[in-house]
Amino acid sequence: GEESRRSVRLIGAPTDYGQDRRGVDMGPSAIRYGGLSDGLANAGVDTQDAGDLLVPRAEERDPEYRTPSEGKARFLRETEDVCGRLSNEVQQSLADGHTPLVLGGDHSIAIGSVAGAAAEADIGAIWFDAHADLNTPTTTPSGNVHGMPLAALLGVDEWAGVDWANAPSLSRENVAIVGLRSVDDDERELLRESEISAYTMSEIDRRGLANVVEEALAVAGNGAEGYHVSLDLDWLDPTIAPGVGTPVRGGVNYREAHHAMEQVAEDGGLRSMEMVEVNPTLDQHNETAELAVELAASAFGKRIL
Ligand code: NNH
Ligand code: MN
Ligand code: MN
Ligand code: MN
Repeated sequence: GEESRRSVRLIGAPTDYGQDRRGVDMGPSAIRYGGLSDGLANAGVDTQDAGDLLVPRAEERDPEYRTPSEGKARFLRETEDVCGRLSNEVQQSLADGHTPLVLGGDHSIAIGSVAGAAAEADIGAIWFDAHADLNTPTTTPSGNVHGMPLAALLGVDEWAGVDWANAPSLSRENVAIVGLRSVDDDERELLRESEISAYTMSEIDRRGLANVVEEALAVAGNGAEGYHVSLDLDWLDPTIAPGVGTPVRGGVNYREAHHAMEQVAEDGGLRSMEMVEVNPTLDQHNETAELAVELAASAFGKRIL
């Protein structure tokens, strides 16, 4: 029979609640202007654009709010609101037969996208990031929720008693973090004692990214009904992705990143994806957004021959 084409639904989540550098709320526009729909067409997928969620300006809001455990998490109520709506959109996309591709916004939105992807299935996740995003409102050094989404999705320490973020969408044995080079003390302790598969840049140096990604794909997909790919653009080396709020030197290079996404395409288990932390106000000529476009095309199966 004829192979059915994959259909992708774009969902913009233009938040900048989750971190200190303003401007990441312009990420969805920058990625669209970077040529996303053409890039995906070149990859041979049909694309429809659901537009952006409406996100109130931070200026209209009060960031201060204490969790039940007295933890700090700036703009937590606003994050709950956006993530709840995003989760519904992602769930609806899947129900309609489309693969959701969420455009951030800062990484706090992953709490919504993964919750939506996990609502009707047991899924894994691959977290391509310089950071572990395993803080909680209690352990966070910054109060920024973009450093916490993976902990929320795993229900780590019951995420400081915040019930909406505390219905685990992922289990540790199906989560792989790839590209680590900036990890906080409490995150390190958690990674040492847990089943989460964590791959540092040093391990990537030693084993090669292709081998590490192959293992990460096996971890995320093992016994699961597909997996979510969360692509934080600070995963990449800042020389090729300068437009991010928290760059860390020593990230993956251009070809490595493409090859990793090509492995995702070839594996076939991709259920949903997001690209986050693109900040055009910190970028050079929109190159980080354009790189995100190219990586999405590779992840969705763009072929050279
Ligand atoms: N770990 C730090 C924090 O929790 C920085 C997190 N920054 C990120 N995460 N960009 O991907 O505040
Ligand atoms: Mn589930
Ligand atoms: Mn990061
Ligand atoms: Mn992140």
